[in-house]
Amino acid sequence: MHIHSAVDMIYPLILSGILLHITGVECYTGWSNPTLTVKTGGSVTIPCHYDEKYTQQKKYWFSGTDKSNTYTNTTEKNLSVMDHPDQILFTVTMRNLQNKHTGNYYCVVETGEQPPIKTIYEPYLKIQSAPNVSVVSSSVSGHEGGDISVQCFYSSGYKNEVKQWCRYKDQSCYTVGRTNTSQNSSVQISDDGRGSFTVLMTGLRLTDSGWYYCSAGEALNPVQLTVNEAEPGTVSDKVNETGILNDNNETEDTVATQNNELLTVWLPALAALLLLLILISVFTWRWRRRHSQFQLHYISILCSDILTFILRAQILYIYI
Ligand SMILES: *[C@@H]1O[C@H](CO)[C@@H](O)[C@H](O)[C@H]1NC(C)=O
Ligand SMILES: *[C@@H]1O[C@H](CO)[C@@H](O)[C@H](O)[C@H]1NC(C)=O
Ligand SMILES: *[C@@H]1O[C@H](CO)[C@@H](O)[C@H](O)[C@H]1NC(C)=O
Ligand SMILES: *[C@@H]1O[C@H](CO)[C@@H](O)[C@H](O)[C@H]1NC(C)=O
Ligand SMILES: *[C@@H]1O[C@H](CO)[C@@H](O)[C@H](O)[C@H]1NC(C)=O
Ligand SMILES: *[C@@H]1O[C@H](CO)[C@@H](O)[C@H](O)[C@H]1NC(C)=O
Ligand SMILES: CC(=O)N[C@H]1CO[C@H](CO)[C@@H](O)[C@@H]1O
Repeated sequence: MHIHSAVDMIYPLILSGILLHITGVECYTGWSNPTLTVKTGGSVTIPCHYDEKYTQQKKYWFSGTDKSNTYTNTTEKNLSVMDHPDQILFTVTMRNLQNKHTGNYYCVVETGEQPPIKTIYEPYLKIQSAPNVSVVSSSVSGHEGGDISVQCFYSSGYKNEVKQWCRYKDQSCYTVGRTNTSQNSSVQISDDGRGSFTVLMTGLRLTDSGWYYCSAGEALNPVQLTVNEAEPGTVSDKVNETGILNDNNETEDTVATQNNELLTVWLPALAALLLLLILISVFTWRWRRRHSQFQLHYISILCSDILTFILRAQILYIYI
């Protein structure tokens, strides 16, 4: 199935060897590959972001453990590698992971230039009894203008490690306990100190869609975020209520609002006016007939009439 030359196999290894060597020299203290810890028998999906100029080029997933490569748009039982040129990335899904799958992996692009291949991502996969960093669901979705929250669990050994929520695309991160103007208030991240931290993203925008990861120390877990377009009449209206209406097109919603206004405000007001007129005419009629005798008595009746009217009008208003 995986027919390839020895050069193909060896290239990513040489490249990563050089890379490791260089980084080993440049930053001696604690640089390591991103580590994805996966539960035995579990599965994982990994995004490999490539440069836009490689959209048309061939890409593959190289396994350091069995020295095989799998080109994009391959679907096997336990492995699928799918290109998503619209998102400028390909995804690798591995299922039924076992201990023997522990090792280094490489996302590789055949550049069509010099050097002929380029390793764009090289995660280390560790299959173990329980993951060190995990999420309940590696795929979350929200609506434009809405919120999402993601809870990331970490094992006890990571209690004092740096915890982050990062975006793959530009490697921008939000860090627990760092409230700093360079961090955005639309993302809040808080650690309970007892094994999980929660990321809250508010005021979602369509451009927030994409791949993120939770990390504690070197261990990380990918999460895909999908932001759907706001449904008309719900979230977008909320957004526009706070802002300036930049569209004087009278939509069905505004018409409906006006109908509602007619029912709740103008109808009771009209009824109130009518009732008041009736009351006044009744009062004047009574006044003229028995002006002298029961003046005080009628004034009190009138008062109670007005009171019941007000109560009724209120009930009517609430009912509508
Ligand atoms: C792989 O699939 C994607 C989307 O289905 C498509 O755009 C792309 O051209 C395919 N790539 C290859 C090499 O077939
Ligand atoms: C998929 O993984 C399971 C469990 O490791 C294994 O038994 C099976 O042979 C694998 N299937 C393929 C097609 O590799
Ligand atoms: C990572 O998880 C493994 C397996 O559960 C555990 O043995 C190890 O101690 C964990 N590492 C840390 C730093 O917590
Ligand atoms: C904000 O955080 C960045 C790194 O995240 C750091 O370089 C910078 O010094 C911080 N600024 C302040 C004012 O704390
Ligand atoms: C914060 O996010 C908003 C919307 O996502 C963006 O417009 C703004 O530039 C960001 N600010 C910083 C400092 O990143
Ligand atoms: C007004 O809005 C409706 C539906 O929202 C749309 O079909 C119509 O094209 C709009 N008209 C203008 C002039 O924008
Ligand atoms: C009717 C209206 O003003 N719609 C606007 C609501 O806000 C979104 C973005 O905030 C605009 O794209 C709509 O045109």
